[in-house]
Formats: sequence, C-alpha cells, structure tokens
Amino acid sequence: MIEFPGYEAIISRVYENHQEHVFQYWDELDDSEKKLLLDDLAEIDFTLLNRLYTEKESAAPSDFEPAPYIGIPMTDEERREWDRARSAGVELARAGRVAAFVVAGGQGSRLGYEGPKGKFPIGPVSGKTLFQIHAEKIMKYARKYGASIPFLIMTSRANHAETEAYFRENRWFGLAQADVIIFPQNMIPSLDTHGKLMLETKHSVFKNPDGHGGSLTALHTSGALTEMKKRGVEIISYFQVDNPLVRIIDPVFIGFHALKGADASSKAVRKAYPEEKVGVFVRFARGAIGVVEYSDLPEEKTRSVDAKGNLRYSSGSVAIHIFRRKFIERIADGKEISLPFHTARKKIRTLAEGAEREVDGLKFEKFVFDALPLTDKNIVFETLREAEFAPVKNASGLDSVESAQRMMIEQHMGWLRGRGIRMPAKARVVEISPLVAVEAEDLDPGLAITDEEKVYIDENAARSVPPGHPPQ
Ligand code: UD2
Repeated sequence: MIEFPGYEAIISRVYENHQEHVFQYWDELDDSEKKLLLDDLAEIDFTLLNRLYTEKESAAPSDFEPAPYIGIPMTDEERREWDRARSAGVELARAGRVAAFVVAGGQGSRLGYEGPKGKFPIGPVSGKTLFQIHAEKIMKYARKYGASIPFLIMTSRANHAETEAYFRENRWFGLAQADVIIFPQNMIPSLDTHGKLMLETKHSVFKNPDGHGGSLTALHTSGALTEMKKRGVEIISYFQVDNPLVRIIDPVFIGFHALKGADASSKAVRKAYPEEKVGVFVRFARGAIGVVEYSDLPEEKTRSVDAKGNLRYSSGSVAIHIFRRKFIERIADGKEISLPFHTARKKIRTLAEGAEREVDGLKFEKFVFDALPLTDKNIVFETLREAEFAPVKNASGLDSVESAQRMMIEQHMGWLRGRGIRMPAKARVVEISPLVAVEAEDLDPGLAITDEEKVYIDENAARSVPPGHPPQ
C-alpha cells in the first residue's frame, strides 16, 4: 500500500474499494502531483459509485400514459386565458422577478468543434455565437421590461475558464457584469465496464460532468440561488445553450406557470416523427408528470397511435423549463432527495499501461427533467417548433447548423412579413439582431431594408423611414 502523510484514510478507502490501479504511476509523480491525485480521489463517493455500477442495467419506467398539456389556443376563451397569462408574465418580468438560466456544460464535439458549444458561430449573416445571441436577447428583454434580468450560465470543468474569458473579452455583450453569473457544475468519475476508475492523466481520475440535472445542485452550491433570493428573483427560466431560437423570457409561459401555481413548467412541441430524439411528456402511474427519454421509450409506445392515427406520445420535450426558485431550494438543499443517475455507454479516452487508449466506459448523468415528478404541481405547455426550437446538435443533416440557420432565417422573414415590411427583391438571407427584435411586435413597420442578398438588421439599420421615402 502506498503512503502519503495526512492522506491515510483516503488511501485506505481506495484499496478497500479495489481501485488501487489509480496509483500505477505513483513513482513517477512528484509530491505536488501526488497531492493532486489524492485530492481528486478524496472527492469521490465510492458508495455512490458502487451502487451506480451495480444498478447500471436498472429498468426504465414503464407504467405511464401520455401527459396532459395546455395546448395552442383555439377558442376565444382560450385566447383570453392566454392574454391573462401574458399580462401576469409581463408583470413578473417588469418587477424583476425572473432570471435566465442556460446549461452550457457540454462541449461542441458532435459539431466537430472543440470549445464550449456556446462559442459556436450560428448567426446566418452575422456569424454571432450562441452565447452572444442569448446574451443580446436577454438585454433586449431587460430593456423591454425595464428590469434587470440576471443571466446564469452553468459550465463544466472542461469549459469554465474559456467561457468566463469569452464573456470578459466581449465585455459581457453589453450586460452588466454583475448580472452575468457563471459557475461550474460538479463532476463524477466514469467507470470502465468492470467497474474500475480510469485515469485522465497520471495524476487525475477521468470524470464527466454530472449531467444537466446537476444544474439544480450547482445553482445551490455556487451561491447563485442565494443571490437570486437576495435580488427578489422568484422564477428561473431554464434553457439549453444549443437552441438559438429559444424564447428566453416568454411572458405567456411565465404567466401560466404563475397563475397555475406550478413549481415547474415545461414546453413541449409535437414530435416531428416517432423516432425524433426528444424525451416525451408522460403521466406516471402515481400521477406525477415527467419526461421519459427517447432512448427509454419502448418501441411499441414510440410508434403507438390513437384512433385518428396521431402519435399518442407526441409531446416532445424541448428542454425549456421554468422552475420556481423556492422549489429548487427545497430539492437542492434537502439531504434525502436527489435526482437519479442515468448510465450511458460511451467510448472514453484514458491513460492505461503507459499509453492513451479508447476504452468502453460508463458515464453517469442526472437529467433535469427528473426533478419534474418531485414538484407539488407542474404543467406542460405546448408551443410551435418553428417559433422556438432549432437545436444545433450535428454538423449537417437533422438538427444541424444548417437546419437551425434556415429556421432562424424563416422566423425573421416571417416577422418582417407579419409587420407588413417589404422584402427587397434581392434579399435571400435575412437575420435580425436580437437587440432590434425578440419577437415580431418589436419591429417598426416603417423599417426599410437594403436591397442585398444577405441582410443583417441591426440597431443602425432598424431606424425607420417615413412611408413613401425609401432610403437612398
Ligand atoms: C436533450 C434531451 C432531449 C431533448 C433535447 C432537445 C436529455 C437527456 N435529453 O438531448 O430529451 O429535450 O435535448 O434538444 O436531456 N449539459 C450540461 N451538462 C452536462 C450535460 C449536458 O450543461 O453534464 C447541457 C449541454 O451543454 C446542452 C444540454 O445540456 O446545452 C443538452 O445536452 P445534450 O445535447 O447532450 O442533450 P441531448 O441532445 O441528448
């Protein structure tokens, strides 16, 4: 057994759990590296890891039915209800009760991009990054509602420093520095298929971020939640970094959430096709509403249709939620309640027997939607895909850079048409700066657009001209 003064208990724990291979490079390490490795090992909850390894094949839930949801309004009464919700939502935003929260712990590796995904350029004309678009939307909402809207950003160990530096270099994209709160999520070791820890370097254990479900704990442990309480924020509007279309502050959604007295609320879109890679909203046997991830939805349920031929499990989760601050405080602070871990089998690059190699491994992640059944009340709210869901997952094809950019262009052209703004003959690609508009009604109907193939409407171009006086 190796020795290092002051770390006897940790070293014994590693041996008791049959993980002593993590010391295979011990003799090559200097004292500071030895300490780093031991500190890394000290953070590991071996009891939890042993349990996760034993339960790795545990069955997915199967006893559920499709969840009820608030649909797109069809009748006058429903439209009136929407108007009431909008007023309530606007009121809350004006009173500074709302914060925006993006989970950005993932890397852009599926896009073939190595940095934080938020730094990926997505603006079809401007080339603005996902982070810049989100930050500018928040600035626009803050201006519209005349209140500050804190922007909470969860990173992970791999991209925290780069994300912080990016916001600093860009002067927080015009937001007040104090309103941009960036904090990392926790990490959990991955295991190989025999339940063994793996090394990332000779003096560190391979760990993966603990999933976006870790965001609720990270909000608490980082102090962000306490800060929100101090500022009087009651509602946390949660979204994923990879969706440039997201309506970050949606007064109707916020209003429904508040008027229904929900602890959490979630947006759903109709699934585009049965195998679409989105979780579906369900009502579990005990009555709670939650999400079953697409990979856990049995084949016959994935394809099941009703009498009219419509998909039964059609409410797809777009990973947009609202959480009541007090609900997060309750579950993040509670000692017994914690979200379950899901196991994913992934290839992991690790260091073993003197060389870097790729091995089959098990990654453990929490999913934020597992918090939904822990609420006293939660609602599902239907929305239109083209209005707010364009995930950037892949370099090409489905859910890609190309499809997201096309949806952004279509949305912006739709807003211009909706406001009766004339589209010049040459214009093919149009992008509107979030600082000009986050929805059609922000556009001045007198706006004149230059006759070019690629048009970017920013604050300078958005100056209106009197009707009948086209710009020179
Ligand atoms: C997620 C949902 C899926 C659907 C889809 C919509 C899960 C398990 N699946 O699929 O049901 O709603 O999104 O686009 O949620 N992240 C972190 N830390 C982590 C892991 C992820 O911050 O440890 C962030 C990541 O930066 C991204 C988001 O969570 O913003 C989603 O991660 P993903 O792209 O891996 O999720 P995906 O596509 O499997």
